[in-house]
Amino acid sequence: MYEEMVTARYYEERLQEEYLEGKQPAFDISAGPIPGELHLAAGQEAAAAGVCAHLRDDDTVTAPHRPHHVAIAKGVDLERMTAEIFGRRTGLCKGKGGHMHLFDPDVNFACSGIIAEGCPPAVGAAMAAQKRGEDSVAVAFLGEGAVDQGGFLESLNLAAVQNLPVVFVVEDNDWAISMPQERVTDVEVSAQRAEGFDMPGVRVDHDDAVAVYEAAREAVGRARDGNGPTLLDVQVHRRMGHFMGDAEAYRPEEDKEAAERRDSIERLADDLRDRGVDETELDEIRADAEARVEEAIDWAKEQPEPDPEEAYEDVFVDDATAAATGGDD
Ligand SMILES: Cc1ncc(C[n+]2csc(CCOP(=O)(O)OP(=O)(O)O)c2C)c(N)n1
Ligand SMILES: [Mg+2]
Repeated sequence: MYEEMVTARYYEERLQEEYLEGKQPAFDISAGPIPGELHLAAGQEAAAAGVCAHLRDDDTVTAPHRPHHVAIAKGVDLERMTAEIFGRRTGLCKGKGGHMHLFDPDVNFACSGIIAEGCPPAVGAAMAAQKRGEDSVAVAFLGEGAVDQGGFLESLNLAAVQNLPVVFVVEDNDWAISMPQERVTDVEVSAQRAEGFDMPGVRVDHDDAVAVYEAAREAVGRARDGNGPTLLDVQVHRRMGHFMGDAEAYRPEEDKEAAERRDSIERLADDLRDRGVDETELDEIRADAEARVEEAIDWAKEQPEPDPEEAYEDVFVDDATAAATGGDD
């Protein structure tokens, strides 16, 4: 878990550097080697590492617009993921998806920029596993800002009534862009939502990877054993702006400082030291993670960009279909 968490953190630090290249001084969002928006998950690594530690390749994971830590913990191919983020042809989606749309069928991973969008497909994957008599499970990650969406609430209901092997993981970082949770709902913590669907709702506080691991062991085990869904609600902290370039004018300084202080990676490192892991071992894990990230970024940057015509490939309606059906759009 520590290895995955430091990999994700370092990966995002490097993406941040690459992203800013060419975008200054006026912050041109379309310029530079990573065009478009970039949402970083620094401070949220514990949720992904603690849950995905219990998952196999054939388990399904869906993630939201802040997906890198989850993708890394699920074992998504780091090189092809990086190529995708850099818009290259050998990327997971041939460079057409970008950082919010990473799909890796080898490890059943998908993510989407649409809030709560991952919930119904996770329920679908769980339903498919149940009907096939397989013991794979599905996990939907979402932000606390997504818990008022119909897609999430309907997914909880269907998962509960059909006893599906699915775990919903809310990463509660307090903010939905500039909106704190208490301004949009009277429910204090998202775990309470589970009560309305008669499923277990478990809250894990303090950015604590080990506590997430323990709660997820039970939730994933429950799903795998055919005992139905669970809602896990994990407290994390957003160390960065909502996306790169967010000046966070809405955010009190003390809130930013609190996020800085509550670093789940430092917390886990202290935990490991207490359990007798020595400093050299932690240093080695960090060095290996950094080398792996550098390799993936070097590889991605050498990859070709797609030809503009490739934008017309892999679409639902191509020229031939349009001609056959008499449509021209
Ligand atoms: C259906 C939908 N509505 C609105 C948006 C715009 N939007 C993008 S991120 C975001 C906030 C998400 O907050 P949260 O779910 O807490 O995730 P976080 O960004 O904190 O990780 C919103 C409203 C969207 N992408 N999809
Ligand atoms: Mg949030």
